[in-house]
Amino acid sequence: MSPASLTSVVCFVAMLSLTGAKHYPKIVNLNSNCDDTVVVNGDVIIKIYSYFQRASCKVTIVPQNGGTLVASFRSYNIDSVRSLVGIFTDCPEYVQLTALNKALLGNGGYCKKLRPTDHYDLGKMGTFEYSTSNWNLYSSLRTELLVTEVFKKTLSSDACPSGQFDCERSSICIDDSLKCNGYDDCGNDRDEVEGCGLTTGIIVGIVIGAAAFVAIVVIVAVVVVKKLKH
Ligand SMILES: [Ca+2]
Repeated sequence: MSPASLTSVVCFVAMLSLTGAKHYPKIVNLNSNCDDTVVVNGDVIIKIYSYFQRASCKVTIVPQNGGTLVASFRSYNIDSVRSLVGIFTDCPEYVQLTALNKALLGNGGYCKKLRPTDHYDLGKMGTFEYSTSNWNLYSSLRTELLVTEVFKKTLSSDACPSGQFDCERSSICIDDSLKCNGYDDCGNDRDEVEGCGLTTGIIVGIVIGAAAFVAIVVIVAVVVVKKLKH
């Protein structure tokens, strides 16, 4: 291992030990996971980037650790080409999100241009389905969904169990590792605001990392000088 990569590892371990491990969402591309079941451990990003005629796909989403699921749309885009063609009066492209057979985006799916802004409670199982136009050669649907496993408290006044973070919304807790990962898992941004700046732990981690870097540079320099002398 080179001195530079060794330094990187030392810095990373020093930071990790002081700030706690973070979880970043696994990215699931629906075009290659049609009819699959997606198991959510922490959170996942579900992406649709479909540029084809007559494309459709459905996935089932389930929690891994006994919680329930909450979904929100990070982005939502239906191509404007269909309005140029001007012959469609219905909804050639749509997205539908359902939980326990209850449609969350309306019967027949959602096909407006605006991003749905709610946080959808999927319970123990959700399905996510999309369909693109049979007619429009350039049909495209670009959508990104964040799905998080949450844990409901019995009473809103209860504390979250150890290892979980209180979202202070709808009595839900999320895993501590989802804090400050850059994704709004709580649905009110609380997990991305509170304590996500330069905390004391991070500053100490940086100082230790820098000290380790200096020490390694000195050791390498000493070794190199000794070798040159021989
Ligand atoms: Ca988060």
